[in-house]
Amino acid sequence: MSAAARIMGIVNVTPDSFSDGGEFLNRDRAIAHGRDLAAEGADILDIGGESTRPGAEAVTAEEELMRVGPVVEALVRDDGPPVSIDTSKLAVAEAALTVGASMVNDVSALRSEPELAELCAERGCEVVLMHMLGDPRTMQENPSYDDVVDDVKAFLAERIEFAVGQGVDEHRIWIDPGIGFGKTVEHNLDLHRRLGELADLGCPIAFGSSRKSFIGKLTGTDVHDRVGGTIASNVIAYANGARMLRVHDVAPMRQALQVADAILDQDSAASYR
Ligand code: HH2
Repeated sequence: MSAAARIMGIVNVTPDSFSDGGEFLNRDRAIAHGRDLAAEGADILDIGGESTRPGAEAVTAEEELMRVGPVVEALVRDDGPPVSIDTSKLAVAEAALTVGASMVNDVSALRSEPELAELCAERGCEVVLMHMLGDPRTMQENPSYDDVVDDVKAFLAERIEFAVGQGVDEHRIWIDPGIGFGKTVEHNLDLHRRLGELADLGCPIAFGSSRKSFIGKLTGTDVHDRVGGTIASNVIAYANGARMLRVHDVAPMRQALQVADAILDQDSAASYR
């Protein structure tokens, strides 16, 4: 049985990511980590060289590329799971796609460098458009919405329209509510509960809640001790329609998804009887 959602394993080649900053800045360690996640069952590896945690400092394209370039290249060469580049920068995405990445995961939803849309159209890659209120420096300063789900949905509808207008194939677009990106705990919970409303937009839903601070606020746990909360969040998101789950801890997510899938999907569970 294969699960109906892809598991995206996170490889952060950064000194300052909120949960694993500095752990994999060394390129050999980052590559080894990507291989470990592939062995644990990741369906795709998401490689990022710039932290987007609240208050994070921006990095130049040169610096970002120096961090991620060799890691993307090595993991593509492995012939393992496909590789996604987590960037908002045209130059970084272009270099990664050129050496074989097949997805651009842009937390700015093509707003940072709008020419990135044309590049994605030209290369025919998949694109993740994520919602964020403001930018990483300011997004957690008193975020507010009329209705968080309606507002996120309207934003994503506009971003899909932009991308398609620039030539991106609508079948290659993923949408993501951007858990933790300019959201209170209650906003994040509402987005879990009402995730299914985003399905009206016609694109598959990606979801990224792994180890995020709302889990810490709900449970009082440190960032390295949030696997249980991460699994609960992602299983609910999956049940509510998410079809790509971006996580640090691939093996427990894979196991949780196999069980969730057997419960939720009668047809695939039948193969076990
Ligand atoms: N979250 C982070 C980074 N990229 N991409 C998508 N599509 N969805 C997300 O929710 C998302 C994302 C933040 O998590 P992480 O990469 O672990 O931390 P940092 O940005 O500090 O490197």
